[in-house]
Amino acid sequence: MMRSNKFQNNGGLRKIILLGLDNAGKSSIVLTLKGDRSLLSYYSLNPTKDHKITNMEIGKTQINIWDFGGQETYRDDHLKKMDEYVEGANKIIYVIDVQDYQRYDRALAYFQRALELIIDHRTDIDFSIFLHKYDPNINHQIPTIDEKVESVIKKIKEMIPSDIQYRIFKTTIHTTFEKIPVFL
Ligand SMILES: Nc1nc2c(ncn2[C@@H]2O[C@H](COP(=O)(O)OP(=O)(O)OP(=O)(O)O)[C@@H](O)[C@H]2O)c(=O)[nH]1
Ligand SMILES: [Mg+2]
Repeated sequence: MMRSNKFQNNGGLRKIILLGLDNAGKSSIVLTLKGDRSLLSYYSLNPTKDHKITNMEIGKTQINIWDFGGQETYRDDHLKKMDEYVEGANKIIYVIDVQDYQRYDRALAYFQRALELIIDHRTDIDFSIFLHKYDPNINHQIPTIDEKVESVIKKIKEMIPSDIQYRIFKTTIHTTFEKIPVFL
């Protein structure tokens, strides 16, 4: 996708912030973005400590992905420093595990807190919300998944002020890689 004005403004460098609860799939998404197809890399992922920065190139664009560990012990610290972290950032990707529907409310509450802090500092940043682990066979696994996901989408839409740019995607590590041009 050619959001070329944004690329040029930032010298072809994009800073992307990944947030969400623990186990949402953020670090797995980073692996797919890197084009890592090795199963071992996915199996050997551990919960991210604090945050991890990964640099990669997609086409001619340099991308710095800041992947924030979602375990409870880190969440408040991340929020406290959010004003520093969003400095220079182009995009926030908030990842929700759709299969973890018992924690939807917690995931949305963390999103709301992060959103408020971020837009206090920056209103020119845009958001992608990944409704993640929406796997190809999800409807068989969880027959009511689409109703559940629709209710989350409704709440997200109510939460985000109308002047903030955002898009919502259903993602899975099986197809994220192919969708790179859409969400970056
Ligand atoms: N079914 C399914 N599982 C996934 C998908 N993406 C990631 N996972 C699994 O979800 C688990 C957690 O993945 P991580 O990428 O480590 O999660 P994280 O959000 O980085 O977790 P923290 O670092 O603790 O914040 C792993 O077992 C992954 O294999 C997906 O699209 N579908
Ligand atoms: Mg992680």
